[in-house]
Amino acid sequence: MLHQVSDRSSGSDGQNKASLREDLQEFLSREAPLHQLDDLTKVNSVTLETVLRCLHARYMADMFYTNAGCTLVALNPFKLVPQLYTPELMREYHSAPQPEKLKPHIFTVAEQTYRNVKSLIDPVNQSIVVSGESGAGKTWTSRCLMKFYAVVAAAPTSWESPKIAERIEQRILNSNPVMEAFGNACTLRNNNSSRFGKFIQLQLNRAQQMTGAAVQTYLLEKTRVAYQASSERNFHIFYQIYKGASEDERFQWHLPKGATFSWLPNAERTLEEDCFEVTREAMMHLGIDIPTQNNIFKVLAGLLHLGNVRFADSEDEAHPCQLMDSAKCFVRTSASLLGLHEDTLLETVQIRTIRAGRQQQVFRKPCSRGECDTRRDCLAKVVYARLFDWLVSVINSSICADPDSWTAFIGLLDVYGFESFPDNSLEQLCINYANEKLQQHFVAHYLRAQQEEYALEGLEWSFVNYQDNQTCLDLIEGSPISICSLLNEECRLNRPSSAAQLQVRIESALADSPCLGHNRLSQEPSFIVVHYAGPVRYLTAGLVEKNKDPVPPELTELLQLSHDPLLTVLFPTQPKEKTQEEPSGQSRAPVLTVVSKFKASLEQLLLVLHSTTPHYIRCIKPNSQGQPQTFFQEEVVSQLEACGLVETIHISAAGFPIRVSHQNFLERYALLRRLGPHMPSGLRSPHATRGYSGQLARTEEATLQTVLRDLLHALPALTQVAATPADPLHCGKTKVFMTESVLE
Ligand code: AOV
Ligand code: MG
Repeated sequence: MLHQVSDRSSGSDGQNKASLREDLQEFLSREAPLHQLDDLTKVNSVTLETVLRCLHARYMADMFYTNAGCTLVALNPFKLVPQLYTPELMREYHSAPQPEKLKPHIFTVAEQTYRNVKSLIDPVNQSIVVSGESGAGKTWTSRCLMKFYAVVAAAPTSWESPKIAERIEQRILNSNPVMEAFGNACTLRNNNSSRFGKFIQLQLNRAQQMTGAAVQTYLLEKTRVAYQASSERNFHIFYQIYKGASEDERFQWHLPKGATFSWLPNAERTLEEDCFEVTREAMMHLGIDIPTQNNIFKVLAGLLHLGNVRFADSEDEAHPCQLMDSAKCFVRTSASLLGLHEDTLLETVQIRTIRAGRQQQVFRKPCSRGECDTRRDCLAKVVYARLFDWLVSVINSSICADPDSWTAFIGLLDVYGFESFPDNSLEQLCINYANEKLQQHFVAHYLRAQQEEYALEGLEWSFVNYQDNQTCLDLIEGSPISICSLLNEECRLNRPSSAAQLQVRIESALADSPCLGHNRLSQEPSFIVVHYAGPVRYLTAGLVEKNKDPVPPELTELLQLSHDPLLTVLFPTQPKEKTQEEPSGQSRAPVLTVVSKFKASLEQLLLVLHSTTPHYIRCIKPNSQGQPQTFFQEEVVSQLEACGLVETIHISAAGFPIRVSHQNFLERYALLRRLGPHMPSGLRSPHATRGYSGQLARTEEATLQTVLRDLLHALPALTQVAATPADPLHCGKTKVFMTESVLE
């Protein structure tokens, strides 16, 4: 390379510069082939385009993991790559003296995290945040991370240790299929989409062995039990029961072959997630015995039958809604499976009781057809949500270690990714709000890591000017006024308000926020939030009601009457409360809305995350068809934007995105020799480029400093533009840092 350059050393300045540019470009392009670059921050220079080219090249070469500074980018292979996840490979990363020198892998992150636990620098607790859009591979990745720890952090086997299936690591792994069966569903984006957020703490003892785990879940999308968008499905467990029950069980649960249920759409599709046996087996290992399992499945079959209960409008003003004749059998079966009395079930769905006055007199009001439908759906949602929470608590009691037996934890976070559909509602607002919070956490962490690198290299630089997404968070959750506070206020006032009124209230109260957009094209009342990942339009219709999430007390009371053993546990009869004697409206606890509960749980999560050393894995979906070897640039770009990678690039561009090792710097800029009169004196010295090996000797360091200084002075003449005003080039302890414009 240097040889070639010195061959062509004559000519005028202009020609010199042109050929210099060509040579530089050639030099840059002759660096390692793109797919061999395993760190995106080593791509010169870090721009969206180069990052994309590098990821593309790697994907095609079956290299699914790439470092991006302090994060790891994971591309979804959409094909099985078993050799990437073998226990042998796990042990290889675990025993490597420097795992970061091996190929980028989630195991590198896992191992570094594991080693950090031992570090003497606080905090000892660690967390791995896995993010990315729906279907990008978060759940898959967190499952693999759990498997990694089950291998490397397992307590050694001894003659007294229990059978493999009962070992704690195995129980922890078994929590996955159970939680996924009950909390995941097939959506337009992902056949196995998580409909809840999950934070699992893997508990480690002093010897760094896994002694247990604790799971925390966030906001299950329970509306799915009673409503599935077209082409989507209900939670997997319903299909597993429906397809996997034995003859005998079909009979007991009233699920004859070929029966159709309106809450079981797209049952004809076969998914690998439909395997009932896997769920039952895992439940067994978690200590949920067969009778309890059968009880759960019986109740779920009861919900399926409830979903077929249909009402019709009637002429009779006293009873504006009547049960359809064809639905009678479903009420009967549902009631019998749920351990309820048939008439009581029907009556509770059809008739509202209102308590009023000082004496709390009871009035009964027949419901309209729409109200009956809502109450039926509400019944199913409340049963399913309580069942899910109960399962999580059972799992926790099965896997959680005794507090004295662990000293540190590794937390794995797998939440639903940023979502934007043509119509978005409260579910998306909560999901995107959570992602907004995590993005803020990430940016703060990333900035800190950048600052640390500069500090290590002895550079002074501060990203004081960098704008984070606080303005958007203020719009969503800030005080005194935000979208959350306005929704809560509407719930508190309990006034009837139309979707259009709500839009006006939000738009006028929050008009000052730069993150509130207006959608004048939309027919339906809505507002737009400009998230860090892009604008999302939220419909205002139904927002307040969803936020209130009212469960009529009659429905809970009905379920308390059930003689089904499981429902008795899920809906215990409370001791008669004092409230009966208290005049209504006073000393009642404030109603907790969905957003205020969600906000509190997110704050709790962030407190935990802040108390740990975070590690980030960004999952990317190379195409939306789930095809292997298919890389759609536009889709990847939008995700790089959505998961904040572009932000990260911008952050690094705000500093000195170009980092060149001393050796490379000297080699590369020796080209400038040809510039003769403008040539910085340091570069004329042959030993600045030849015979260079590794660490700079003191004299060489002095040479490098001189070269840099000379180069700085020569820049205006070399580039015909004024040198970049402040600090365009910095010499760190091992690298030279510069801005894009200087490289240009
Ligand atoms: P998600 O968790 O990120 O979406 P998943 O982890 O469920 O996405 O991944 C979606 C699908 O991609 C999986 O079911 C696998 O088929 C495939 N997949 C992902 N990672 C791998 C891998 N490393 N190797 C092979 N196949 C993989 V959501 O939960 O919808 O946001 O709410
Ligand atoms: Mg998932």
